[in-house]
Amino acid sequence: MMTRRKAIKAVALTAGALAVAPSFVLGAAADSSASSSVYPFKVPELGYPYDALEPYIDAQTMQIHHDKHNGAYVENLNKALAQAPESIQKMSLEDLLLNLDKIPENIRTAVRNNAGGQYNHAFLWKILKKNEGGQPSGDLSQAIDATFGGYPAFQAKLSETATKVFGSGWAWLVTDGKKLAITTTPNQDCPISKPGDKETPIVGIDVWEHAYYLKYQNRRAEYVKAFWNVINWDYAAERYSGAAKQA
Ligand code: MN3
Repeated sequence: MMTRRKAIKAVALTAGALAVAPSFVLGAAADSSASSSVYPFKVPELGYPYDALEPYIDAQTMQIHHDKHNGAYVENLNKALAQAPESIQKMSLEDLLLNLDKIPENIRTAVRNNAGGQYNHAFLWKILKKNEGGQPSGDLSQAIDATFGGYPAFQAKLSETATKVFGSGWAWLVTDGKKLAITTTPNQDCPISKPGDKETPIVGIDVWEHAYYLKYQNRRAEYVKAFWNVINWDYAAERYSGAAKQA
């Protein structure tokens, strides 16, 4: 039986099919606005003021992170794709990341790093919202309880994972549409690019120093602790139910 991921690749490789993003064929992903966008890419709207996450994440960090870091990923992604064949230029952000092995070798690393940077940050801006101590609810809450033995145990495990990422990278709560899992990626690698069933991010903690250094300096564990106050659980629940529908 074809896995869904292989089916996506098969569609993507059919001559002429590249112009139609498989994510459209299969039904729009929950965050289709960012992941289905195409070259030339733009920095996604933050959607709230830079100081909206104070005091947990400071305004200056948000401004530099969004405008400069996300801005550089977009600039470098567009620069790499400018020299790519039209068939590659027409691929959505998600399709680029699902088909890195099909990207010409001379731009593959640039696409992996910068398309990953764009996807991860477009997701990050949406998963951030001051939650006033709120917690997940509904199906997502039940799945967290069933998988990790309750919210505190889940928090402890994701926090520990995020704190221990060596160097720059991300800690994630992901789903393949059925199960939840905690995982990490180095650099700007995106969970959806991993081999096997597609892992959709539900929560992501950016542990690059640029995400916290101005306020927390070397104290990553303190930043990770504060991060629990700025998770948009409504958006996480949307991602979870969207992934379950596609699986
Ligand atoms: Mn970042």
